[in-house]
Order: sequence, then C-alpha cells, then structure tokens
Amino acid sequence: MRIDILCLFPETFASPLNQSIIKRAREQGLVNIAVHDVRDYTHDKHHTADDYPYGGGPGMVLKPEPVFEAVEAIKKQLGVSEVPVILLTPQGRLFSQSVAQELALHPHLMLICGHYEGLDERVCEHLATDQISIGDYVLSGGELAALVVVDAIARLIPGVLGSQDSASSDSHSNGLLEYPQYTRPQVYRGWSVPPVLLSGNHGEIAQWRRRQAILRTARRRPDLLEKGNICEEERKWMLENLLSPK
Ligand code: 6GU
Repeated sequence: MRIDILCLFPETFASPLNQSIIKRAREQGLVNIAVHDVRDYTHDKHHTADDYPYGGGPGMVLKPEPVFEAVEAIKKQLGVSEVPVILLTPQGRLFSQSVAQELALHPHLMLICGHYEGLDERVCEHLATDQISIGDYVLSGGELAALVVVDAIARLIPGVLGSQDSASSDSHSNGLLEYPQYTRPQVYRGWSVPPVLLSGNHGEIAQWRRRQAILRTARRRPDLLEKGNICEEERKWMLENLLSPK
C-alpha cells in the first residue's frame, strides 16, 4: 500500500513513522509512506500557503492552488488517476475501526492535512473524495489526525502485525472492548492473576474473556453494545454481574 501525505509541517511525521510497527512495515515494503510539503508547490518567493478569509473573520485559510497542484503533480509523477483523496478535517465523517478497515483495502491513498482556521472550500468540494475527522474535538492541524489514520490502517495490512490474530482480537474489531490481559508475575503486590487464566482450559478461558469483554463494554461504552452481537445467555450473565464491584 502507498500513502502520500500532504501537509504544512512535514517534520511532525518523522518520529512517529520511524518507530515500532510502522517502521518495520515500511522497511519490509508493506507500506510506502511519502510526506510532501504543500509549500513546495507555491510559486511566490515567500512560499505563501495561506491567506485572509473572504468576508472577514479570524484566522487564515489554506489557499487552494498549492493543494491542487501538489495532488496533481504527485498523481502525474506516479502515473495514477483514480486515487482516494482524503481530507483530514473536524468537519469530516467520524473515523472508526470500520472506516480503517474500509480504507485499508485501497492500494493507494492521499491524505491532505488542513491547518489554520480552515481550507478553501473548493479543495473540499472539487479535490477531496472523502473527509475524515478523528473525533469531536479540535486539533491545531490535520497532521496528528493523519498519523492516527495511517497507524490504524497500517496495522490492518496483511503481514504488518506478527500474527493476524492480534488485529482481530483488538478492541473494537468485534464491536467490543478488549478483555483484560495479564503477564508474569502471577502475584504482584498481592494482586493475583485470575485463576482461570492459569487453568489451561481453553474453553473456559475463551468464555471468561468473552464475558469480561462484554462486562467492560457495558460499563464503559454501553453505546457499543448494540453492535457486539451478544446472545441471550450472555446478556443474562451481564445483567447479573453489572452491579457487582469493578
Ligand atoms: Cl482531522 N483535524 C483537526 N484539525 N481537528 C480534528 C480532526 C482533524 N479530527 C478531530 N479534530
């Protein structure tokens, strides 16, 4: 998969894209990520990327010309025409695990990071094919949002994670939060690992994890339970245990 990122602050990406799982995925050639500076596509000597908003008001607006020209130049250089062009903006549709799964199916994506008070609407209307927000809060720019999107997508590419199991048992991939995990020591400061996890009984362990995932989701994110596909027996167990401590 190839991802081209267009932004005003390319240095933001250096460290996060050169760590851990994403670094390894890039080294293995599973994902090719290129970061482009929109200012490189300006023509004036001050490399002006923003301007005052028509109609007045606070802040500056990202100019359309360098953004259009950057997308067109990159497409031309790569010899591609049909590629999703995704704008990162608080006005976009909400990002989620299922949006990540949908985007991970594309062989190529272009991400545009907005900045300042906003972006010229003609970029939204005539260049972007999709607009994504990572949540209901405002960031100073789209760079951090793009990193969130790239990370969530990259770990879904086959081969990026050690075993494909790790992505399918993640929180949200089955509509529920993930069950509690433990490692050694068996007792830490007097707090013991739940005995069922030491039992070696794989059926009981699977049932315990499933029930804990349901309970945790019911307590912390009841809004997600609808999508969790809980059976009648599980719902009964959940209601019996919801009120007990922790
Ligand atoms: Cl994609 N951009 C900005 N600037 N703020 C956000 C966002 C994006 N998603 C949530 N808040």
